[in-house]
Amino acid sequence: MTDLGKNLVALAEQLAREAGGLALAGRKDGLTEVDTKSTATDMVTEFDRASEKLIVGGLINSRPHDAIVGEEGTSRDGTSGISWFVDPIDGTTNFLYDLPNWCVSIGAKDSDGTVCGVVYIPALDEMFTATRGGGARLNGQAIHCSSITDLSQTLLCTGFNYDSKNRVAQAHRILNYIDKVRDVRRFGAAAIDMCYVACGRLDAYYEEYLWPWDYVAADLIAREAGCKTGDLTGAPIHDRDVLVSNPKLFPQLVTLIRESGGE
Ligand code: LIP
Repeated sequence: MTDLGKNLVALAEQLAREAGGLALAGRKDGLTEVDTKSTATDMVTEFDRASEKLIVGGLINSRPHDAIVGEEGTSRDGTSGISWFVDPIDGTTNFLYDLPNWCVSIGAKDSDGTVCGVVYIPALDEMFTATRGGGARLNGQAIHCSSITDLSQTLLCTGFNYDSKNRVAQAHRILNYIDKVRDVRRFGAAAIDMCYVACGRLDAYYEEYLWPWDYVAADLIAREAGCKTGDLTGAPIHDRDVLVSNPKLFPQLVTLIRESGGE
């Protein structure tokens, strides 16, 4: 772990814990501001906004020359070469329904890729962290992905887009492969799903239509835990599609997803 990675992950961990604690405590008092974004089921609450405000304020205070992108509207240029990707609450629908499966995700990139990633699940007090070349940890303990190589033994996780037209195609794909895997899970927070693959609670995860703030931090955590990550064709992640699993399962999943279509 480089000194830069060590400093950045420590800052991200501190801010994720503070922001997650704010949202967890606030949720107990109920919600007063609930709005929609891209569709009538793409939600945002006062705590998504408050979490992003706390994290962005902390980043600017500690590292004023870094760039920052946040799900709830932050778009700040920088000159340091470090860019932060912030999902203040990933799993907002779960947060809205007072379900525990939501997290705070903070990742940092430089010109060589992702330097550090932090995913914090406040309801479970579980902190997933990674630095480039420094391994991945859950509450400080090293983690590693599963070693499953048989698709029929694979616990596969996915998610659905907010646009109902896309969801129908996504559901059809599952119909086409459901008999070929152990089972399917849908937990509702991409960053958590990817961290669950990293620590072996899932064998694989894929999803389309994500955003960098959903996956930058968890992608590094998964790779540092021995996973292979990419898009649904197997190419490196470059846009909105993500596939994560151990390296032996990965090509089988690329074929399964392609052959299961979505029509
Ligand atoms: C969510 C993702 C999840 C996906 C949801 C939503 P949000 O992000 O983490 O994997 O299935 O549709 O996009 O909106 O809660 O930050």
